[in-house]
Amino acid sequence: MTTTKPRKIIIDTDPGQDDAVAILLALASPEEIDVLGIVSVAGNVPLELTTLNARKICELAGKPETAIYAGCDRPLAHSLVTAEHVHGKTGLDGPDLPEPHMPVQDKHGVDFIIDTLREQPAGTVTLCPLGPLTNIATALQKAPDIADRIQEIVLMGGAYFEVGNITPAAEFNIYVDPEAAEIVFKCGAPITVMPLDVTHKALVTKPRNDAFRALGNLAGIATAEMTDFFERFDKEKYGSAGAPLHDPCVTAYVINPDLFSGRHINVEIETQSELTRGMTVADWWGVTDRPKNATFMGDLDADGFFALITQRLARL
Ligand SMILES: [Ca+2]
Repeated sequence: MTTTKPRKIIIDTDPGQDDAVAILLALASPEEIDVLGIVSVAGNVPLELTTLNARKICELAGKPETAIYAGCDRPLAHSLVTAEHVHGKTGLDGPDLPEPHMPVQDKHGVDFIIDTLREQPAGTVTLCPLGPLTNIATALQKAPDIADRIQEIVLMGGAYFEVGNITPAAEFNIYVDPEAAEIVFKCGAPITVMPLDVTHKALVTKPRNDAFRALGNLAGIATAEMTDFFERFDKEKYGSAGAPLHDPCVTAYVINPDLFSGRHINVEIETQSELTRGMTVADWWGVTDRPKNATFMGDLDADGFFALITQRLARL
């Protein structure tokens, strides 16, 4: 029997099939995770769709009481880059999910993040960004006092050995809003990063996808259909054994950090160069004396990760 309290988190997201699985995993894990709210951001698809998709996912999980807030509809300094080529026109192509009934909260997502961090005891709220970092950076700009109150920021983004997936140098989430990423990486809060180096090892192979489908419940079948959908893209692109399940690495880490290993290092964001904009310059080998600001993950126990997701989806 566990006596530790669940960790309070805010999920900041641009669903996205892999965001969907990350959210389902969190909502299915109340012993470890208390989802205070979900904030949408423009990313894989425009804000209107990411907000709609977040609602569909919560209803799929049977959790329509989850508070959903709409956040920023464009990056801080540049126009939005989307990824319909990966996620489909809706951002959630694959399963046929019903139109949701649950509401979107009136408050702006950025204000929800600020107010929650100010209202909850300092050091008790973890931010889980699964998309571009626009909302988190805007909150930090608007209310610099919240930086000291964040327990941890666990984010999916960046790459080092795996370089880029949207340009040869940059991972999508950081590339879409590098100015926001720079603000977040310099904010001083503890940061844990799930880069492509980890997520490209979290591959949905056929047996793993069959296990989702075999659960037989709506969440299991929808997850299998979602990963089927984005597998066609990844197989063509990387020739890999299955699609990488990027974003669930974040919520899996909150549940069981022992599944992941990495290094506490300095990570800087390239915002100037045309060629390498959005690159996460990770000092993996410790060749500079720049201050360490992030735990940059490099590996995971993939079998343990998929066993966790399958076990939790079975509950929904
Ligand atoms: Ca995402």
